[in-house]
Amino acid sequence: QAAAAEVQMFSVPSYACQRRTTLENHNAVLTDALSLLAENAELSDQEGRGVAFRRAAAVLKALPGPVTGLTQLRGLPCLGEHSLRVIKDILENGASDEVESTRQSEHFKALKVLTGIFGVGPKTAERWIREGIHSLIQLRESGHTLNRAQQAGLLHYDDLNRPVTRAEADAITEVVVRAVVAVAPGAEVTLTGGFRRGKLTGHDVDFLITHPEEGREEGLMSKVVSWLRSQGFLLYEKTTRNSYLESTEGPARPASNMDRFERCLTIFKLDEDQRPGSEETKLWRAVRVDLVVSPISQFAFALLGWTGSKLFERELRRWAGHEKAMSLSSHALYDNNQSRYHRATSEEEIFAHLGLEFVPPSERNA
Ligand code: DGT
Ligand code: MG
Repeated sequence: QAAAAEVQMFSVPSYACQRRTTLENHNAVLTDALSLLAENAELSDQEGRGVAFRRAAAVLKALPGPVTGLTQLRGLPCLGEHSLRVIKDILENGASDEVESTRQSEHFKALKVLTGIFGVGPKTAERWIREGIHSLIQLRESGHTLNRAQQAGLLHYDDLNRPVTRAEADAITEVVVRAVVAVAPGAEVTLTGGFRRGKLTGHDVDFLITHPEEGREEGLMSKVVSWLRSQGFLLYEKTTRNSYLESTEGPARPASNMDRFERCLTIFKLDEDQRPGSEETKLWRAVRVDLVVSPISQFAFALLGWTGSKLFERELRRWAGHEKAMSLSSHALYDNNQSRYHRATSEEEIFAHLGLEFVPPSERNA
């Protein structure tokens, strides 16, 4: 009876947006394994499987201590048969054959290498693999015509696959703030994405730009980008009008302003201090930077939507739809029962509309 009492049982709510998930992960071995299977599924056009593994990993990330036995997991949400089998294998044997064989598989490795090129998605990578292209060398030799994004991606491959540090994110923030102040005094820059959640490294740096006077954000993106280009900070840029009609997030569609929501995918040229004793002659590195401009009326939704994590976002939308009959997007929150939009000027208000306890960014690391 004493032994039984020592087994810590865990309990967590079903939706990731009901949980507080910090960066402290007591089950990294298990979550890394499940994340690898999720990644493999996502790269193989099996989105449903990918989400299932991501949800299972997120439940383990939210636990207050390490899992030592399967019995501790009884009653936890989102742990399907497949995920439980992987967890069991790792707890009992130290590793999962499925995970290890996926990790070693030529197909997975090739998908990783090729989708590691900025501008190359899983479909393109799959097509190239079918032609026998598994490496960057084979791709270069294949004579395939690459689009502008892919050319930049290949050119800066090593830099773009090297994690961005917090210090580098801060240096880029200074540049973006300088650009915005130069072209639109009064406009505001907010660091979003993983760095807002407190991550120490990232694959890119994400920014949200707005102006406190509605309408003054119009035309801002092209001015900011022109300034950055003229100062030599951009190695690549492509601005897209993020019209709601084109996006895939759901039916929420504010009556106006949609055409003002702009996004620019860029590659920054960031000056680097030379490492002492380094033989390198290159004094800069390439960094992926995402710029998004939002009108102030949608800022809270954009901030919530661009802070992540991706699973946290997905779970917020699932909660809104399934539990509240609402449609949440990065632009608005629509209440299907009341047939109206809910206004919000802060993330706190959006959580309140959704009937959720506020979760600060540092606890959205699901
Ligand atoms: P990482 O990999 O260190 O950059 O991690 P995150 O969390 O910064 O991930 P990232 O940069 O891919 O995306 C940041 C957040 O932005 C993510 O949680 C969801 C959101 N997001 C990314 N792409 C889109 C998009 O195309 N539309 C909208 N509405 N949101 C997006
Ligand atoms: Mg990011």
